[in-house]
Amino acid sequence: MTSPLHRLYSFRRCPYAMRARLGILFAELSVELREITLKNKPEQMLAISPKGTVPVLQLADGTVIEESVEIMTWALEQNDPQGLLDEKTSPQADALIAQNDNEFKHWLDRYKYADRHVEMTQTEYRQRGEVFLQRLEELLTNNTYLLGERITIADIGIMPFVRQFAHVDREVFYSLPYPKLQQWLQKWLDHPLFLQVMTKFKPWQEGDDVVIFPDTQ
Ligand SMILES: N[C@@H](CCC(=O)N[C@@H](CS)C(=O)NCC(=O)O)C(=O)O
Repeated sequence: MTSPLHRLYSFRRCPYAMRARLGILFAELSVELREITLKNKPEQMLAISPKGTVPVLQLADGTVIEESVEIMTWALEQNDPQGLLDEKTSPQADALIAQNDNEFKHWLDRYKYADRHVEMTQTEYRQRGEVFLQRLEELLTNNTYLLGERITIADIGIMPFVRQFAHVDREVFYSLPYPKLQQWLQKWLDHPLFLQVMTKFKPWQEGDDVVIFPDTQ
């Protein structure tokens, strides 16, 4: 008999959900995936996680993990063949992810939706966000990845947000003086596991066949 799968509620374009899916792929796990739409969240998801954000991981034993950083960490604690959870770099990784989530994301949202935040211009929002990009550029000056020569949880935790920033206006992003960051992002966009993370799934509905992520067919 096969053991029941862990179940991930996810949304393809959400950067938090992307980092959770990256964590699952780097951990070489597979989960049941329920793609959702933010406008029509399934009641089954809200019943286990009333705060209503994705990603949400429901473990086979019923435990619910409803923060993306915790989902990445949990996945890599199960299996971490590439050593993303490196003890030596983990305080730095935590600090960088916190800066991403608490500070960079704030400016990213305003840069992306500047028309909804008229207090500052879009260029000013972009420049506030660039403070974090400058920090990443400095880190990448001597290293291939953010915290050294190996991928760490910081790379997979931050990459989806830098991607979103770049995609607000690619021409502008690639004209900024961050060559190392641009190369790092490009490498991620071409990474086979990132391509797998972006697989499209139809929104889940009650009664659908179980969808397995990653889709290995
Ligand atoms: N702190 C949460 C944030 C997750 C989050 O905000 N996800 C967004 C989508 S990218 C969401 O679900 N928003 C709810 C909504 O828009 O209704 C985490 O890290 O998992």
